[in-house]
Amino acid sequence: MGNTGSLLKRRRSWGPNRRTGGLSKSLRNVQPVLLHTLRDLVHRQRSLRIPTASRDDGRLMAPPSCARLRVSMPTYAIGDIQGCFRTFERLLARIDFRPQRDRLWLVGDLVNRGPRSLETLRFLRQHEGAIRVVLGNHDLHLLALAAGVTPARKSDTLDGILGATDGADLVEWLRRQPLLFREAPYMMVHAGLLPKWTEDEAESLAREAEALLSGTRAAELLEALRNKPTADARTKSRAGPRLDAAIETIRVLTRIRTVDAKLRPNFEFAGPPEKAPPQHRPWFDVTSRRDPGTTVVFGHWAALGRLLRGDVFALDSGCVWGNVLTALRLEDRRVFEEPFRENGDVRPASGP
Ligand SMILES: [Mn+2]
Repeated sequence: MGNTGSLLKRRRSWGPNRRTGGLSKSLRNVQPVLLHTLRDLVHRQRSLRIPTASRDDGRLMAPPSCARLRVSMPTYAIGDIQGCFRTFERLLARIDFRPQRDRLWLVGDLVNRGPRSLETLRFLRQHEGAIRVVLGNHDLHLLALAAGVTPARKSDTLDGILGATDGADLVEWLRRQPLLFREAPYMMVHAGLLPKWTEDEAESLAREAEALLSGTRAAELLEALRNKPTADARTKSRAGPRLDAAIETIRVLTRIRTVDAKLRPNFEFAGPPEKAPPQHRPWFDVTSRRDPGTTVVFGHWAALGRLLRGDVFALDSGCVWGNVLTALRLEDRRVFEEPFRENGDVRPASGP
């Protein structure tokens, strides 16, 4: 601890500093993380990158805080929750989830159809530092409802959020979440990607759509998303090219399942791949421009179910339809699953 002591002395010698003493506190916070990381390293032989204090204009920058330690943390990718919060909670207990140690990647469709969308969003917001989410079609439907640009559907279970005192805050939080999350060698989206997209193209298209969604034209975009896609994607709408491009991007990222012989997405078919219309194939079974080393993590396709192979991890195992909620630990690809159980029921009120 000799170095630490001298570093503290040097910090004090610079004069008044509100952060004096912060180093020892952050070291205390860091200790359990480091212990965990060492165990992690032994098991996974992952690289460890800890930012070191560096000089900037001759002044020593603030010591790295716990949050800025880039260490390999157990990461669980989890399928479509759709408001099945009790099931989600039990899945988290099963994996012994600890927000200061683990990370959760959620493939979207966080809300709707299930009974506890409000509790789900509150939990995600409370633990946002440990969680990465991407938006799904049901999440966008909630945004559209909250913006007043779409009518409610019979199967919606979103009144709890819309009527809650913190509902507007939760909706705003949701509106700022991404459509695509990329952390090599993974890319996470709700539904899928167009085969013609490179990863960089997919990411920049997603960033552009996210900028519109979190900006002042969000309501206009959400309303335009309701319109049925035209057969010819090049058909111009009155919304203008920027909004049209974002609409196409969002439809693909949040709704795609199959593509036709000309690689155009089919947004209607939701059945299992073997029942797809003639000439239609899953979007991920077509030669694509993606890096072969990349694994796309996604949900949305309950009829496909869980599919784990090198290039794709499909995680919608139909929880809200009475099946199971899946968590996949990315480091060792171990699968954890929790049977649907809400309100004491083992089956939901209605089928798909
Ligand atoms: Mn979906």
